[in-house]
Amino acid sequence: MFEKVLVANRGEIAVRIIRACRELGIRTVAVYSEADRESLHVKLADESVCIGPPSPAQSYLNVQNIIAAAKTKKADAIHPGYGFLAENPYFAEMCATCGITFIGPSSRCIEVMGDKASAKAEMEKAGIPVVPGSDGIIEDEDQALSVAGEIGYPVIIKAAAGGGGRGMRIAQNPEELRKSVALARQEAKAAFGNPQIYIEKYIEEPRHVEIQILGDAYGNVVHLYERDCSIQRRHQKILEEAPSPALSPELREKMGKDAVKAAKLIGYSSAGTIEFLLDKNGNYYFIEMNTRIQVEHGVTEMVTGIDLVKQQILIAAGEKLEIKQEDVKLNGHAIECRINAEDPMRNFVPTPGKIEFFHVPGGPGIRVDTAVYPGYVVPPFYDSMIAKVMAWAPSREEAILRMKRALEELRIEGISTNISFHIKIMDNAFFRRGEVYTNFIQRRLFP
Ligand code: MV4
Repeated sequence: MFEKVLVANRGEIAVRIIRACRELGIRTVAVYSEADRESLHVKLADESVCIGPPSPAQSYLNVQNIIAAAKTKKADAIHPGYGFLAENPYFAEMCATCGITFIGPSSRCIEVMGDKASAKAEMEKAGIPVVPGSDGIIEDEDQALSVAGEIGYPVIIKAAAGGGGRGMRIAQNPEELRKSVALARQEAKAAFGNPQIYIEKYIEEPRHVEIQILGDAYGNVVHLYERDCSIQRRHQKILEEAPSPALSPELREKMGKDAVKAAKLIGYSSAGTIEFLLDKNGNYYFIEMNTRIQVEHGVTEMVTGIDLVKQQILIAAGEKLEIKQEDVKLNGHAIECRINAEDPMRNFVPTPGKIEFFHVPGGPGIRVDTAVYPGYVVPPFYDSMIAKVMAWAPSREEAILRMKRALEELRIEGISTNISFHIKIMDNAFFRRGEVYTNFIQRRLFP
């Protein structure tokens, strides 16, 4: 087992990883930017190293400084968390070259799944349903028009290097498509440094259902069922739940088996997530794979009792997965609300600043993952998520009531947050019936 792990991240996920290491008896090294000197992850880690100025490019994305910090502190492994360097194949490779274990999948898996068009092609080979569309990259307008003519309109243009919904464009007819191809390529080039695009049939009002998997270095793979992440705003998830209210037990088993098949096909070793779109008729389609621990991993932990971060560490250390599929049982229902420092009344602008008062809810079935404390100043340089409130209960109805209770207990003063927005979701009749899909926020909350 590792003696020392460097945590290449900040905020609540850095704290989450430090907690897992502590319980495993592993020492930790925090890295921090000049803006994060007073951060909780720095205070909780055994040691810490400043890796640069506030801007992410110079600190949490600074491969050289992070590797140097790991070498100086004699860390055996690096946990990248999510975001930043978590899905950077060059970073994973660099760790290997320097004799440091990257706590995540192989650089090759990250690379294959990072190109969303090649990921789709791989999955199709394995017999996993994918959204009808172009076989790989679209080169020009004519090819786009011919593919769209075959699959029918509307179609959606996506960036191969995108993912998470960034850089998508919908075309309702050939004229719109003609106008969009060149623009989409330019946008993709500007946003991701790669102009490659692909085309898919546009699925109307899909749900986003993702399967959590764990694979080890010996080809063993299990799935930990699904999360429903259909409530999103501008492709940012704001609420997730497990299990999905939209799946029958049969569909759940089928999607789980497909996710395991997908992970086995690519020789995936670590925690990972296979994302599917689910249409109104119960058809599901692979869209992408995330090769990291995700923000919303906690709801899966609550309904399965499995510590995903510890599993990632054990797997990276070369241990055999001791969990068998038949041991993974779904118990009850869990919901997560992402609490952001933003103002829902001012088009969700970020609201960095000093937290003057902070009260965290507790009681039965509540878990709060946060790196915030009273007097903490939320810096303007990073993501606005400041806490994750999770509620577990035996049923979805009870989990919603419990979440509402916890949100009402949660008090944050000094900055605006989206807490009241989440309370509105808990009270929404459509949400209570489990009817959530694309545009839920626009159609049901801000009609
Ligand atoms: C789609 C889609 C419709 N058709 N793909 C992909 C990443 C995710 N963040 C949003 N994505 C979508 N991909 C096809 N072929 C619609 C969405 C989508 C969405 C999906 C589920 C739940 C909420 C959504 C919000 C916006 C867009």
